[in-house]
Order: sequence, then C-alpha cells, then structure tokens
Amino acid sequence: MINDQHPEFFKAFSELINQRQKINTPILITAHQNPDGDAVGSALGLHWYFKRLGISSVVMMPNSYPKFLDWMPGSKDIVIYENTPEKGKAAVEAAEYMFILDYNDLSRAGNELCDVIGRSKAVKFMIDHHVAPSNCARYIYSDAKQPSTAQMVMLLLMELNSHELLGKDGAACLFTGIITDTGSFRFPLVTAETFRITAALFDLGIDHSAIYAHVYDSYDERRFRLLGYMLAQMEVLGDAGVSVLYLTKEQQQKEQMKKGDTEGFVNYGLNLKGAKVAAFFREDEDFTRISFRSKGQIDMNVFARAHFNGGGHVNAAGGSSYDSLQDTLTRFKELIVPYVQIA
Ligand SMILES: [Mn+2]
Repeated sequence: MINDQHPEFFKAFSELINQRQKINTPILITAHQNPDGDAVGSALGLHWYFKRLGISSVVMMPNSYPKFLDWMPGSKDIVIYENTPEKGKAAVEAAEYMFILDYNDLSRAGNELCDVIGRSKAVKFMIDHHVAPSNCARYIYSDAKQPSTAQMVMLLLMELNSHELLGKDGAACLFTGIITDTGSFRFPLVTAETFRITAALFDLGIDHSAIYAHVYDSYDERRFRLLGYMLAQMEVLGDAGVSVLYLTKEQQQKEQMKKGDTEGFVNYGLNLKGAKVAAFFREDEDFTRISFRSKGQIDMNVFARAHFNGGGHVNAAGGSSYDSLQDTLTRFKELIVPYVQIA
C-alpha cells in the first residue's frame, strides 16, 4: 500500500484532491525529455483523472512526443516547451502544484526547462520508477520495482477508490504507458499486480486492440528501411551473448529519418537466441546516442553510468558518447564482454 510505504506522499495527494476548491491555478503535469509512452500516458492519465474531479491541469513535455502517441486523448493540448517556451514558462510560474512523472531528477527535463522548474515555488509531487531519485520534489512516490509510472498512477487512484474517474480516455492513456514500458507485459518487473490493474483498466472500457494497433502497427516505409540497414549490419559477440546494433549518420540522412523512427529498435537485439545484452548506437550530429537492454541480472544502469554518461533501469538504460561511432563501438565491445562474464 502506498499509504504504508509513502505515507507523506499519500497524505499530501489525498489532501490536494480533497481540498481541490482551494487550488487557484492549473496543476502542471510534466514528464521527461524525449517522452515515451509511459511519460505521455501517465501524464495524460492523471490529467483525465483531475479533469473529472473538476481540477484543471496542464500537461507539459520538454520536447515533442513520438507520432505513434498522437491519437491519445488529450495529446493535442500538451504544451511542448521546446516549441513554445514562453507559454511553458508562464505555466510553470503560475503553477501552485506540479507533478514530476516518470523522471526523478530535474536534469531529465532538459537543459532549459530544468532551470525553470528548479526556480518554481510550486509544491512538487514526484511519481517515478527509476533508480536513485534526487530530492527535487516535496512529496516523493518513487519505487524502482514498479514496471511503469502508469502502473503507479493507477495504484494510487485505486487505493483512493477513485480510479473509475479516469474514464475510458484516462484508462487508455495508462494502458499505453503500461504496455510500452513492459514490452507488452514481458519484462521482469511485471507482476500479478500489473495484470490486476490492467483488468481494472479493461473494466473502464478500453479498446486494447485499437490501442495496440495505434502503438505497434504505425511504421512508415522509412522505418522499415532503417530497420533493414540496422539488422543487416548487426554484430554478434556470440560467446558473450551480446548483439551490437547501429545506424550511421549517412544512413539516417539517406532515409530522412525523423524523430521516433528508431524507437524500440534496440529490442530486436534481444530477439537473438542466447542474447543477454543488446545495444543500439545511433550516430547523431556530434555524438552518438546509445540504448542498452539486458536480460536477468546484468545491470545496464550501472554500466551506462560508469562508461557512457547515462543511466536508467537494470534491464533498460541509455547513454551517449562523444567519440566517433567506430571508436564508441570498439570501446563498448571491449567493456561489455568482461562485464557480462562477471554478472
Ligand atoms: Mn517509465
């Protein structure tokens, strides 16, 4: 129960909604940079809940979300800070209450917005499932054992016996967060509880097949071609169970790659029989973005923090490198083989 494990958070959240008449400005709901299905889903889910309680709220993301999420109810009204910084700043400055969803350190809101949020006097509530939360919120509900922030939002509302207020729209948003952060219920952190809360979302009338089609059957041709390059040049460190995936800058330019096109590409590496670790390197203008995935106990959060300026979860982390793509790949291969062996 959240009331037992995070009593301060639970009490403050309960008071907030019980005394909602006293809130004078829209509650600001924020999530991390490069928002994914869980960031957008948990934020919009909470937004729908507030709406049906008569609480006005604004959802703001540091930059735009991937196109496969633009069907989500309420997504059109999301403030994208990068596109409209003045509007974003005004929303932060006006807010008396702010939610920090699916991130646990202000740096994850991006260079500019993190300062703006840092200066805000709003009372901040954090709901997040990443490891090692910083002390950037007044009330913190942080649990790295939870498979998604959307699940945490649902648990909170269920404990308050008020999740039915989500309605079909809010439920669809939370369901999207759950499936995208769990690889459709297959990642290790999924528990019976995940299925119980998902059942409660079904009871609210979600059309799960339609949601799956929106999220997974949304590739355009460009994405297939990029995927083709990446798979054709996959390197396998067979003995170590590591698959190395990458796309060069030239390949991305040739296909006029757009943001979000390579979302989920790293997961293909784990489809290889015997693979324990997959890494995907995307060469950018002056650096390389890296995604790490692993199975079992191999801790990619620790690995990414130690070697590639990143972090995340045990089985899913990210990082970056300012060396050339080739040097980065070489360095990764040298580091990962002994790392897998000792794990
Ligand atoms: Mn998440």
